[in-house]
Amino acid sequence: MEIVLSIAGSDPSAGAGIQQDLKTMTALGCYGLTVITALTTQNTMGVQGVMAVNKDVVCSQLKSIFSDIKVDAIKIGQVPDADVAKTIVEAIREYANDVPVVYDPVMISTSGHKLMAPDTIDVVREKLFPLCTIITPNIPEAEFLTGMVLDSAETISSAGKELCSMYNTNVLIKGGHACGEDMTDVLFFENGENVSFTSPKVETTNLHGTGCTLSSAIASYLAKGVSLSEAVRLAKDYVHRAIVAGKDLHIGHGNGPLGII
Ligand code: PXL
Repeated sequence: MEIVLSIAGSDPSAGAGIQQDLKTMTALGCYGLTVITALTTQNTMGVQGVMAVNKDVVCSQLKSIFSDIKVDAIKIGQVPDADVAKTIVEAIREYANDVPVVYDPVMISTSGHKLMAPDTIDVVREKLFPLCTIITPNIPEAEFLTGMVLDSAETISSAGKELCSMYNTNVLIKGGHACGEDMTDVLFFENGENVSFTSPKVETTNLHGTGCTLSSAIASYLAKGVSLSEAVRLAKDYVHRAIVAGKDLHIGHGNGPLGII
């Protein structure tokens, strides 16, 4: 059985974060491991608080796992502060240099709460992105990372290519925040090529944790040994099916989770 490690924050409402990562890995037939980087206080209405886990505790969790278990892929989610970012970088360099890493660079929750302290991004740009197989920013995150306004296929293409060359990694820019009938995500490869994936938008407010689900699914498929573009295609198909399965769920009073399939 393939083993996938999620290094991410906790969401007590379990639609996003490490809880959803574990559900996704399990649904896709992988054995999920979890190193928790932060404790959020949140429900379907929004995030009320964030406490970063002390870097020494993150470090000892990572060492404990890596010294015992062979990991086939890593998914990284919430990186709450610069110390935790440095700790993750050091652990990957020391123990997991040849393991595929999928990083969903979450910065702000949908409800507007900061999930990353401001000083973190410099460490992430300089040290963490270059260690990743793929990063999966949404449009607001890609705009922040490039300083560009992404309002067309051309500007998204320039941003994707720029992020690939700046950070020596592959980049999936997720189009879910754009208006329109369809959702198109574009995968930019380090070699300058790109491929688009389009799926129909589903009418629902149950979309909390979509990014966590996608990145965990990509990591699970990479763990199984499929190519990057095939992993993204299969992961997007899984997310679409989970959204359809959950579209009429009533869990909480706000933005509900995806369905379980
Ligand atoms: O979906 C982004 C995300 C990731 N990780 C945690 C979160 C959120 C959004 O709220 O809480 C822990």
